[in-house]
Amino acid sequence: MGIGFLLWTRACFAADTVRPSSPINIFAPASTPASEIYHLTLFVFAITGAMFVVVAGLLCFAVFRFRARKLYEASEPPQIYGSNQIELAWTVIPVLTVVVLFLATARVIFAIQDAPKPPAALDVTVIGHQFWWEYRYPSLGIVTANELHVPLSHLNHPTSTYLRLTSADVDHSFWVPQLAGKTDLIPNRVNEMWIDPQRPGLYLGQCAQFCGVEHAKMLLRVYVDTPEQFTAWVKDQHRPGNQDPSVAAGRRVFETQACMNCHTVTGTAATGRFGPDLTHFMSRSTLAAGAAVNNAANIREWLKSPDHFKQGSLMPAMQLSDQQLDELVAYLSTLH
Ligand code: HEC
Ligand SMILES: [Cu+2]
Repeated sequence: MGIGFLLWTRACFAADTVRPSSPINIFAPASTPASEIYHLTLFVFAITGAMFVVVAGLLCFAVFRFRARKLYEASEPPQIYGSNQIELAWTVIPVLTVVVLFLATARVIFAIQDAPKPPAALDVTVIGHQFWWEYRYPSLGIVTANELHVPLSHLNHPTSTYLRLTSADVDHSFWVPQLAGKTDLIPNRVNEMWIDPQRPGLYLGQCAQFCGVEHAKMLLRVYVDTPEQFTAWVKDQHRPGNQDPSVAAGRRVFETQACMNCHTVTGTAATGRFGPDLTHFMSRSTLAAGAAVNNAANIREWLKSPDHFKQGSLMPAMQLSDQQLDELVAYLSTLH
């Protein structure tokens, strides 16, 4: 058993997979919707916890107080049939409790849904794919994947981010618990949510709706940038794809193999939309929606056999030669 457990932990923490730098945590809210939900959670815990203590306490008391004292007690205890007071109490108290919990929940739902949109809000369209995330910033003309960058928001000068969520295939769910509750991404429908993160940093999440074999590796990474970081990131995203002549061989492989049918690199003939936009691939610290660290060795392994990191991902293994792999890695590594 001990060895089995060791093997299991080894498998979970294989060296080339990404370990989260911050845990996925619902108890450390960093944005208004998340903190509203957090306070509701505490309230519900307090009420249900108090009920548990009272009911379990009465049960223990009854078990102890009315236990059989002699091994063979001659008579049964007195039998009571029907009690209006007790029946009223166990009907009215639970009904009141449910009403209170319902009202408290409804208040939080409407407070989040009806919050006025601040004029400085940023719009981002999120499109769920099996098994990665596409992000489009219509007002900034940016298309990217898997790692979402949003600006920091101040309570008295909010620069919230409004997400419009939809799906290219099946249902997914966007869940970054430190920023907001879950919102589903459903084909042919647009759902909305907003976040106003108040602390810069990286926030982790996870697709929260089972969407296929690699659902577990459809990870979310949201970078909350200071205004300077965000401006710099936007500026970088506006540069066209790299045309460095030293990697022309790799670019040729990219444009002559099927890569360009599924991936976009702006400034080249590649305009595919089935897979992630690769124009600024190297600006991401992970590849394949958080499945592996983005470095040359892992990119090579990914191109050779995507199954190595994500069994069942929708990117095919392309049967490339060692030389083509090296050239492609050299080319992709210039896409900053
Ligand atoms: C049939 C469509 C298809 C073809 C052809 C294809 N890919 Fe992909 N690619 C995908 C999909 C889908 C993903 C996302 C996989 C995931 O994360 O689950 C992906 C992911 C990637 C990633 C990781 C992107 C990121 O942001 O994490 C790279 C790099 C990549 N592909 C490069 C290539 C190269 C180079 C080729 C050509 C040799 C190629 N792909 C061919 C569909 C394709
Ligand atoms: Cu999903």
